[in-house]
Amino acid sequence: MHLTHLLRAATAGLIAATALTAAAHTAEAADTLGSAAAGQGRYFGTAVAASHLGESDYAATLDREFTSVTPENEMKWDATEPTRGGFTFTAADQIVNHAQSHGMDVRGHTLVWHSQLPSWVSPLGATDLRTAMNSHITQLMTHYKGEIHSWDVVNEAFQDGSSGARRSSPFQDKLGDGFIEEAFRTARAADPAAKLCYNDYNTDGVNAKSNAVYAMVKDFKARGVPIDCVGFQSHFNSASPVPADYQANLQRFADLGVDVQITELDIEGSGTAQATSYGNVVKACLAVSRCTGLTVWGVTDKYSWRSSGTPLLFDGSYAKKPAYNAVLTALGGTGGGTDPGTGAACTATYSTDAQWNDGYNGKVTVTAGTAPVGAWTTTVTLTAPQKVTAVWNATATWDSSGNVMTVKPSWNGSLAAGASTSFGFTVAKNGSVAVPTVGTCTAS
Ligand code: G2I
Repeated sequence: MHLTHLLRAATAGLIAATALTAAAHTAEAADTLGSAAAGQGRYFGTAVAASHLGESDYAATLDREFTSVTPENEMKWDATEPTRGGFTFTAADQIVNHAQSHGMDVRGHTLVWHSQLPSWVSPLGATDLRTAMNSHITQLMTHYKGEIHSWDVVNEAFQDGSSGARRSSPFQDKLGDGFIEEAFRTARAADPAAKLCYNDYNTDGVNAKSNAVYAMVKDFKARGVPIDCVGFQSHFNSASPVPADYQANLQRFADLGVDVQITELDIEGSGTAQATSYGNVVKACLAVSRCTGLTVWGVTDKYSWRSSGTPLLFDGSYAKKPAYNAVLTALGGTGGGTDPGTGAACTATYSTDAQWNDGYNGKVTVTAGTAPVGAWTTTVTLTAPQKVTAVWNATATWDSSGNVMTVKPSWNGSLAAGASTSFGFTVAKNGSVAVPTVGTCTAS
């Protein structure tokens, strides 16, 4: 953990001054995202736009809650080198200075990307392009040497879909597959202290695209190409929900010997469903010891790149959403209220049991709180076109959409204080890899 975080955490009363070394795993009263994450040995970051820093509510929320910032656009190639060799760091410096003066670390985003390239780059021939790429990396990383904890060296270099192929870009088309390796080698030389990351989207679960990135990272590690981490952007919505194998996918990359980071998290939606998905993402990261931190892609819904999808933790008035509470609670913080998947008298938690090509068995464990429970009720929400084909150890009724089942006990309503029971159900995936969400558990 960065020293400034330790100091922040210490001044927040999180840890005793004599126990700094234990800070990473001390989870005492922590009532902000950053302090709660620090208690788990992680950073909690957000994307930031320099143009909003002058808005007092924006800055106050940023400064109170987060321990890492990623410039949303200000470090991209079009922003930093709009003309060849003409570097401008004004907006990016503004963010870095703000972060440093408030004890926050900075993620660098991004050095080599096919998008937001200034128009002078694409027409270059191979030799010139190679020189320009290496110069761009070196100039940026030198300007911020020692000030960036992790850099997205290469962003989004693989195609979507089943091919696992590289995406067409000036770099790919003119320099070939080796451009990624060259970018990482140049980056290591420029700032040896920065973690060097490959960053992409739709690689959050196990699929053809993540398999291709996995193969590249494995090859890099085998050949000693410098790579330290893989960023999982994690832009989710109903068409692209948090995958069932999210944690497993993070873990398989970590097992290659790289850190993993959640780099651009946002989840469209609202209320309990959004909160539960956010909580699940945080829990997945915490379950992977090499998942070193999470970044959400913006502070407030009103400035999100997907603002109509209200995908962030604070609404347009900077009020904390249920998703905020879910994240804080999942991080072990206090003040986030009860987990959205739980109630005061009983809690209900979901896990996936057996899985096969077109289906899986879900399991929900219901646990009584500190008092005995005579009967309980909870809900399980599926994402269409998934369908439940069987339920056991419970009785289920369905809402009009057919996606939400209300579940009550069959024989297993009565629970002693702290005791658990479980029910199960079989789901036909019908092509969707979505994970069910469990609603509040109420007891009588
Ligand atoms: O698209 C979401 C993210 C996917 N992964 C890479 C990220 O870098 C990317 O971020 C978004 C920013 O959140 C947007 O703010 O990247 C977009 C561009 O690809 C950004 O949008 C651009 C607009 O397209 C421009 O018109 C605008 O001038 O933001 C610029 C600055 O506000």
